[in-house]
Amino acid sequence: MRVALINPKFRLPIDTRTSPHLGLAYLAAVSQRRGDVVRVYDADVETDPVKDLIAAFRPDIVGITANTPQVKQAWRTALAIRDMTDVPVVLGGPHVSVESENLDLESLRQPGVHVIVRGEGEATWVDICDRLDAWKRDQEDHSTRRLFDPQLGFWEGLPGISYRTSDGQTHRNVERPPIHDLDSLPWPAYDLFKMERYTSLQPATDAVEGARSFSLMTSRGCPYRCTYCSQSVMPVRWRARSPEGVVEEWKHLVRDRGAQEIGVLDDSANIQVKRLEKLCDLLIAERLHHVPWIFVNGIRANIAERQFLARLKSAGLKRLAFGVETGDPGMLRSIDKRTDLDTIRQAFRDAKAVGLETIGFFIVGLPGDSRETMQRTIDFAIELDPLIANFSMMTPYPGTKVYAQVKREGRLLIQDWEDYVFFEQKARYEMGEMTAELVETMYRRAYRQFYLRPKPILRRLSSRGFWLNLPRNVRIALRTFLPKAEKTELRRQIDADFGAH
Ligand code: B12
Ligand code: SF4
Repeated sequence: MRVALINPKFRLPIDTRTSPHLGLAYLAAVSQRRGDVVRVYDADVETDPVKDLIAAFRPDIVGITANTPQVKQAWRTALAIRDMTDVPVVLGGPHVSVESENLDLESLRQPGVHVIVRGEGEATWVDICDRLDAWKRDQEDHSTRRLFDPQLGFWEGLPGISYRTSDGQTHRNVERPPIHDLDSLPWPAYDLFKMERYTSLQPATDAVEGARSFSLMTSRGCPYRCTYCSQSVMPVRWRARSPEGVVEEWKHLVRDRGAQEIGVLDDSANIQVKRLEKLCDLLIAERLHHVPWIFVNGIRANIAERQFLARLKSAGLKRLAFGVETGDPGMLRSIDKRTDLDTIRQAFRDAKAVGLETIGFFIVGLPGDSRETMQRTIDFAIELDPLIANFSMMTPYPGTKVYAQVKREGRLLIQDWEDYVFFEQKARYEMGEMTAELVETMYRRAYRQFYLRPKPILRRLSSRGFWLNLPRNVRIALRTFLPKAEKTELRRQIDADFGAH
């Protein structure tokens, strides 16, 4: 079969990295293993419109991915495809996986969207493609109308999907259990991506723009349930690949693909310390530790002993992040972070002591935050003094506990999924005494107070990476400290690509 996989365009209001979409890379890999001819269209780096790909490639099935701010663009893409050709369009990704808010059904109401895949996608995608392939071989009439004819019952009993039959009815099939053996998955199909067009990992090495970067995941899921986190797409049960399996992929990325830096994307990589220690030993044994790697997302501060961190460092880890979120002990409890300020302090101390660069993630405007608690967060960030402090504005993603709380007790200030980004300098909701004005003031203050201190300024000026990337860094500084009307540009581009729908 001919399979097209699409990552729709979405420009963030910040200068962030672009990297191949790992979810699509996995789906592409399982399709390749099935023997399909696969094309990936990643709007982050493509210059031609998606319509050109569809017209030239004539796929038998199209898969589109979407997180919350991307979902409307996914709908526009589905509509544009429907206007061109008769092909089943499947939507997957974090946004449509949120059953509690019926977001699968919302997307099924959009013209051109036929099927939703909820949660982890590989097994469901293969199941869909197997059925479609077999059906196409036996049939004369390949129209989507026929495929979604309720009499046909084509989609019945296929776990993990929601779909709309041609009589307009929507159906939600049972959940698909998470993939038990992650080692059974093929490696992400990077050969289908235009790798030379992606950026580095916000820089893990000094060769910022030029570095060949690859991402990998050593585990999936997270056993924690922090109240603000969109964990809906990944199962509660944390599952890990074997260190041996991970190191084989690592070797392939470095030796065959020339990786110069590697970003580990796990949500909670350090749930099992022994597994990572074994991975470190293997990286050293295979002489892969000269290629720097970073933990892109926060690892758990409560499972980060100094010796363990030293082992990671000796295996090539350059930088790691901790999700700190708040500097107020009461707020930390209220978001169910399951750690405390002293543990976080110690983790930063230990990481720095073994020579690791640190990133701290902080949130401004959590439910219950006040001027005082937000100031405590800023003060804590200054005390911890990571190389990078990343403050984000609390954005209540659908499906999270915070979302339910805001709907119950507060007032959402955004109606449009495209506004669900958290670096726009705009408060996303108000609750009690926490007004938008207060949160926006504290957000700006956080960046000012943290970065406009002599230490971070000197640190930046003395780093080679800063001078190598001067224009980019100036852009980031301007965007951080000045308000920006980036949205207009996004909408202009969308209208140009699709026409205003
Ligand atoms: C890496 C990453 C990024 C990178 C993206 C790089 C890239 N090109 O992918 C960057 C830093 C740019 C980024 C930005 C943002 N991100 Co982000 N990101 C992640 C992260 C950590 C890993 C993504 C990943 O690779 N996952 C692993 C793969 C295997 O999973 P997956 O992509 O979800 O795909 C699987 C399933 O979803 C499903 N699936 C997905 N698509 C499709 C399509 C079809 C057809 C099918 C059948 C199945 C399917 O099958 C896949 C395989 O199992 C996730 C957390 C996470 N654990 O997923 C957050 C996450 C996706 N990001 C999130 C958010 C909020 C954002 C931002 C909006 C943040 C912001 N700045 O405001 C932006 C939006 C950017 C944009 N362009 O849209 C949220 C999304 C929540 C939501 N409701 O949408 C997540 C879940 C984090 C969280 N826990 O809250 N992000
Ligand atoms: S914030 Fe981190 S630890 Fe908390 S639920 Fe999300 S991924 Fe897990």
